[in-house]
Amino acid sequence: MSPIKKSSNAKDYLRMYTQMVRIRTFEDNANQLYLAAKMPGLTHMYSGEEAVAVGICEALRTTDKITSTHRGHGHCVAKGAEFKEMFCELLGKEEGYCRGKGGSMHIADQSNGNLGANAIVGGSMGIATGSALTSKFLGKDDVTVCFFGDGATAQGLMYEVMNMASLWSLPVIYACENNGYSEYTRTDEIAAGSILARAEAFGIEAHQVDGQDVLAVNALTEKLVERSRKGEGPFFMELMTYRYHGHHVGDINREYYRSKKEERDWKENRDPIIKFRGWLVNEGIATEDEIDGLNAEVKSDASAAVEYALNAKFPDVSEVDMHVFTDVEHALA
Ligand SMILES: Cc1ncc(C[n+]2csc(CCOP(=O)(O)OP(=O)(O)O)c2C)c(N)n1
Ligand SMILES: [Mg+2]
Repeated sequence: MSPIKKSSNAKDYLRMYTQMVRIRTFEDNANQLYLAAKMPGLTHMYSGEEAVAVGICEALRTTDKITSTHRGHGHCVAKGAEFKEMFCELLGKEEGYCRGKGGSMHIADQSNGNLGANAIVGGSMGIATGSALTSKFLGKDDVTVCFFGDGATAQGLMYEVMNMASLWSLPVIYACENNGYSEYTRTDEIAAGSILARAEAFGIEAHQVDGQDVLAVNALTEKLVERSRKGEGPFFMELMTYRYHGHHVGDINREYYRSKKEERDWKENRDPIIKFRGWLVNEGIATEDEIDGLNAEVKSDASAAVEYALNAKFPDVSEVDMHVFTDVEHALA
C-alpha cells in the first residue's frame, strides 16, 4: 500500500474501509435480488472497483459534484447515498432517489452532489463539463468528477469536452475506470494507443494510478482536487481496476472472453478490501475483531434496507408521467 497519509486519522481510514464494504455489500444484495427475480431489469455490479469510487469521493466535499455511469451504485454510495433509498430505487418504489422511476442506471442524489448515473456510455462527460463550467461561472470553487469506463473513450463527446475544458481551465477531473473490458471485449482490442495520451493531446495533465489501492487513489485525488479549486484544472486520471462480475448480472458464462484464472487472480491477490483490511490491522488502526464487527454492522444495515424496500409502496399509477421530464415553467420561474 501507499505510505500513510499524515493528515488522516484512524477514523478517516475506517470510514474509507466501511464505505468500500458498504459498496460490496450493497452489490451482493442487489445481485441476490436479481437472482431471486425480485428486481426488475438488469444491473451492472461494481464489486472489485470499490477503491476507485471511495478513494475519489473521500477527497470531495458534499458540494462537489460527480457524474456516474451504468455501473454506478458504487459512486452513489461513496458520495453519501443511503441504502434504503438506493434499494427502493432499484425496486421501483416511491421512496427511491428518483421515486422509483430511474432504477439502477439512473440514480441521482442531488443532496450529495451526485448529478446522476447515465446509461448512455460517455453521456455524462458533457454533463460533468457543463457542471464545472457552472461552478466557474458562479465563482464557486466546487470541483466535478466525471466517472466513465475505458469503453467510453471511444465516444466523440469526450474529445469535444476535453478540448473545451482545457481551453477554459475548468474544474473537472475525468476519472477513467479502466477495468480491462468494454462489455465482452478486451480494452486492448478496441482502444488504440494510450488512454492517457488522449488527454495529454489536449494539454490536460494525466495520471495513471492503481485503482485497487484506496490510499493511492485518495492521495492523488486530493492533490488534483486542491489544484482544481485553484483554477489549475482540468485533470485526467486512469484508474487500473477490475470488475468481478460479468458485464451485467446476467453475464454468467463468460469464459469465452476471460478466464476463471484471471478472475481468481484479481480476487485473491488484488482485492481492494482485503488489501486495505490487512493494512489497517498491520498499522494497528483496528483489530481483526473490530473489522469483523464493522462488516457485520454493514451487513445488517443492508438486510434491513432490503427488507424495507421489498415492503415499500410503488408510486401511484396517477404519477406515471410525473417527475420524468423537467417542469419547464417551474425551471424558468
Ligand atoms: C452510447 C452507447 N453505446 C453503447 C451502449 C451499450 N453499452 C453499455 S455498457 C457498454 C460498455 C461500456 O464499457 P466501459 O465504458 O468500459 O464501462 P464498464 O462497463 O467496463 O464499466 C456498452 C457498449 C450504451 N449503453 N451507450
Ligand atoms: Mg470497462
